[in-house]
Amino acid sequence: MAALIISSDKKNLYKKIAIAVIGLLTFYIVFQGASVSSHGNSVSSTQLSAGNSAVKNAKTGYQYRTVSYPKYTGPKEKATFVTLVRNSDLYSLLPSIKSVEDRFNHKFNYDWVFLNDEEFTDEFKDTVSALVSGTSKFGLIPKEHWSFPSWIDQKKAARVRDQMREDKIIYGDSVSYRHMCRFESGFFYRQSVMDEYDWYWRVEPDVLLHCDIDYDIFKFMRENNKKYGFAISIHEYEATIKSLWKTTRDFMELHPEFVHPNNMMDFISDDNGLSYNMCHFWSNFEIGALDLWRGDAYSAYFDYLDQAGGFFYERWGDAPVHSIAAALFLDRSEIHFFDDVGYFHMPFHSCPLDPEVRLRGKCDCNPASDFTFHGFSCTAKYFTVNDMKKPDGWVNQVDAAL
Ligand SMILES: Nc1nc2c(ncn2[C@@H]2O[C@H](COP(=O)(O)OP(=O)(O)OP(=O)(O)O)[C@@H](O)[C@H]2O)c(=O)[nH]1
Ligand SMILES: [Mg+2]
Repeated sequence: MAALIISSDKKNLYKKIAIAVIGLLTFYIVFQGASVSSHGNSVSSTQLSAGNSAVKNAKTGYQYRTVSYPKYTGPKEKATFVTLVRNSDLYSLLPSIKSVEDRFNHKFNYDWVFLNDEEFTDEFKDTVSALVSGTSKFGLIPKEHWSFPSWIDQKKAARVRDQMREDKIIYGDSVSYRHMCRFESGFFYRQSVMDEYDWYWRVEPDVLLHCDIDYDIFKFMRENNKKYGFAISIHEYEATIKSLWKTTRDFMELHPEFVHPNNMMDFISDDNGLSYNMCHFWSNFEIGALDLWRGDAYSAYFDYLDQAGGFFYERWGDAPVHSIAAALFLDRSEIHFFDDVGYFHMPFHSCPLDPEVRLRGKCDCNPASDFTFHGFSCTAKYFTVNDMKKPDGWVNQVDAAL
């Protein structure tokens, strides 16, 4: 009987120990071990308390602890979004930022650089900063990057604008549009606020991403040796770049050493370089390596174009200028078509035709609206010259209504 009583006591003791151990383990798992996995890098929940602070009610003296949210702390590239924008564009820019954040950046928290030829207002700075998950930075463009260079004949430039107005060429009479094109061609990557970065993604007002991007796109660029990425390509209006190809050919003659032996001339010319076929990557979306623009080849090319004056005597766009340079100075394998991001800039959509890609990316676009293989696009040519397989159904898009 006595033996039985001792055994019952022991049982109770073991029970209590077991309950205590289970309790401790549960506490540990819930409050210490839990982690939020974010692309292979775990963010410990203990970080949640890192920025906590208390608010105190002035009347009652009670304190209430506020919360802070964990940021992705894994390895990142030296990369930033970059947007040239006016204060007056604020409310057409916000949906662009929100879309890029929701589809991509809230997972990675890359910085965002905003550039303007005028000071940004507090309203602008406060509002965009609230939407960007990384750090927002603001750069004021120096006058010499947003004005007529000394060698430009102002009267001649004004006459061109008058003529282009008469000819109804889009933005043909605009001075600011020309400063914008020259700036995006030769100066955005030289702003001091861009110095710390190696990679950029250009974003404009009124654009949208249609698909989720669950991988670090900048890391993708670096690991695959890509230097320039595009979503949409298109033909340029010839009237805006009448002498751009002649000037480019003169440059190539002066500097044959800059033309890459494995270039993509066959994307921009149908006659082996004799003439330009107007194909260019639509530069309102660009993901690229800044060293492409900072390097010797492009620096010399931009200076040559700038001296020729075509940004003002014609209306050279940054899209053909960037595209010609990428096609000539890069190894063709360094240029990448993003077929999975789904992108919209008025009036064209890039929408993956492959249903698997669309579903994986939770894309919200209609593939029937995809511009990629439309006759006015150049992306079918990009596939052809690089021997890439076009997705099923691409032929149906060639004559699709825009
Ligand atoms: N700070 C500043 N930004 C500008 C100015 N003009 C254009 N931008 C910006 O430069 C980029 C390109 O300008 P857009 O007007 O979109 O040019 P676009 O894409 O060729 O033309 P759209 O088809 O009308 O969009 C956008 O991010 C604009 O916000 C300007 O005068 N000042
Ligand atoms: Mg635009």
